[in-house]
Amino acid sequence: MSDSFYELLNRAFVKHADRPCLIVPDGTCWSYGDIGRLAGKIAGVLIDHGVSPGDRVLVQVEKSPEAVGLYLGCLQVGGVYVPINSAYTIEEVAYFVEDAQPGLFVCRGRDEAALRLIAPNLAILSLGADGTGSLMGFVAATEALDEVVPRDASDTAAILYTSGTTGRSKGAMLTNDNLASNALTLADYWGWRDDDVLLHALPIFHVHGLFVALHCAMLRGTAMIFLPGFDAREVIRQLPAATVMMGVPTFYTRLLENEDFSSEVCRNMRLFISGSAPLTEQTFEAWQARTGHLILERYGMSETFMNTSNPLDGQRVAGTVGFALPGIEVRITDDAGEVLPTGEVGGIEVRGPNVFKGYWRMPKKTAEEIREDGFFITGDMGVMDAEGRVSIVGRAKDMVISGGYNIYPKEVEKLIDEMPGVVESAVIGVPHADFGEGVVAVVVPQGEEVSEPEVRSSLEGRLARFKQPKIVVNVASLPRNTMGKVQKNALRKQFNDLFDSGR
Ligand code: MLC
Ligand code: AMP
Repeated sequence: MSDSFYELLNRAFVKHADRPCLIVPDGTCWSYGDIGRLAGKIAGVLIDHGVSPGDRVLVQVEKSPEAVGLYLGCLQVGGVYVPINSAYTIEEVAYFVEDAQPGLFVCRGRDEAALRLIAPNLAILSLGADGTGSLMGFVAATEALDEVVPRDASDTAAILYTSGTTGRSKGAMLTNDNLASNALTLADYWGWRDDDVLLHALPIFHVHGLFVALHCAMLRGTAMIFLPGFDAREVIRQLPAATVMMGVPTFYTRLLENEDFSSEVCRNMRLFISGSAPLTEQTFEAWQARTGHLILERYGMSETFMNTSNPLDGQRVAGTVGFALPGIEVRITDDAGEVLPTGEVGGIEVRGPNVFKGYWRMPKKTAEEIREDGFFITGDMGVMDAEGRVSIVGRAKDMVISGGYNIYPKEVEKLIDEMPGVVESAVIGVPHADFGEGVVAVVVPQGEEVSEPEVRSSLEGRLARFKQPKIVVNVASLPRNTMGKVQKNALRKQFNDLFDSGR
């Protein structure tokens, strides 16, 4: 018996073939049978294009039912699905092509020509009908593959790139067992029901939208209202037909800002889930006051899927991320890895079937971050109370989370430092009402001040827009400690109110 995660999904597709799976805004509905068939056909196309088990399929496409079919088809043939953010520039994509060494790249038609220039020998298909090698064009003429290519539980099913503190992205290898164990646990823990309707407005190149949301729904054969992205008005229009929503905190703050958003809109909702970034107590309380619902906050990451969650039935406490999920161990340690007494702040470490098997082609990095006893060092700082409830209090890693996207300062600083007229820079995240944290570049100029437009134009085309500084400030020098390290805490404190100060 194969341990391919797709076996599990496929069973649900067959069992629930007549039920709606993806409902898109124009009302088109893909049933589970349709989605299974689409996956089978795409699996056939992938095989025809030389994809063998273990081959990486690098994907940069817009969100669509076809993109879901591509993910599933890739699982079915035992390929390794490697999705990347649709906002990445060609220069950023070149790194992933180089590092992932894909057997096939599936892109948007508009990017095909540029990709052929940076990777002339790479097999490339465009997902839609707008490229020269259109995957959906091949689908029309391809027999669906019926079988699921056998895989072992420990075989890699997907690689998710997560930026590194050195500025070089690391590919987290996620196995069939990682996918299956977390999906089954979450569907159970959150009481997923056959008649749930999930409002899906997240992107599908990250853990949250791709795995957590899709898998819970698909395992139970429940319907999804499948939106191309988050638009508060559209979400408000669709919410009355939904029972569950997953989102990053920005979804919740943006909905609260909207006057049309009321408890009436949420009349059929049973569960709002938040994660990927800290949900403030203020948002939690405002949400309760407006809708009567307590948002359920959970905590996870690319390397581990979901680790902890507030309970479905017990008390959901604002500002906490709840308890270790069943089968998963969480501990709080000091720098040496010694477990700290209850109530003390330390590094959060995680062990369980959810923990990835390592970083792609980075054994040294893997050994640094997974301890010999199997605990993964998350880089998040937290505290656990006597009942086992975890709160995240900070990050040991130098990272900004903006609207649920991670931005690694080093990557931005490197490019700013290359600008003429810049001595050095420090990139930090400070409170931002919409994105939680907003990116700020603190620049030391050589002579004249370096302006925001100058920084923007030098980053244009090189760095995704969401990573670019929203504000640039000039300073005479950066604060350093006695070891010469830039004191980012001091900068964060100094510029804490930058986005609130009317700029
Ligand atoms: C967009 N922009 C952002 C941004 N998103 N800037 C900073 N942070 C962000 N998150 C910028 C764009 O570059 C653009 O800038 C401008 O904002 C408008 O772009 P947009 O595309 O219209 O933005 P919008 O649709 O409003 O997107 C905002 C958002 C989106 C919050 C809806 O960012 C989003 O869907 N975030 C979810 C991320 C997510 O899924 N995270 C899960 C990671 S998994 P300009 O300059 O071009 O005008 C994970 C593990 C776990 O963390 O536990 O789940
Ligand atoms: P990623 O690498 O994109 O998977 O992002 C994972 C990181 O998001 C974690 O290491 C945390 O820092 C952060 N994160 C996820 N969920 C939460 C949460 N509920 N509260 C605070 N931070 C979170």
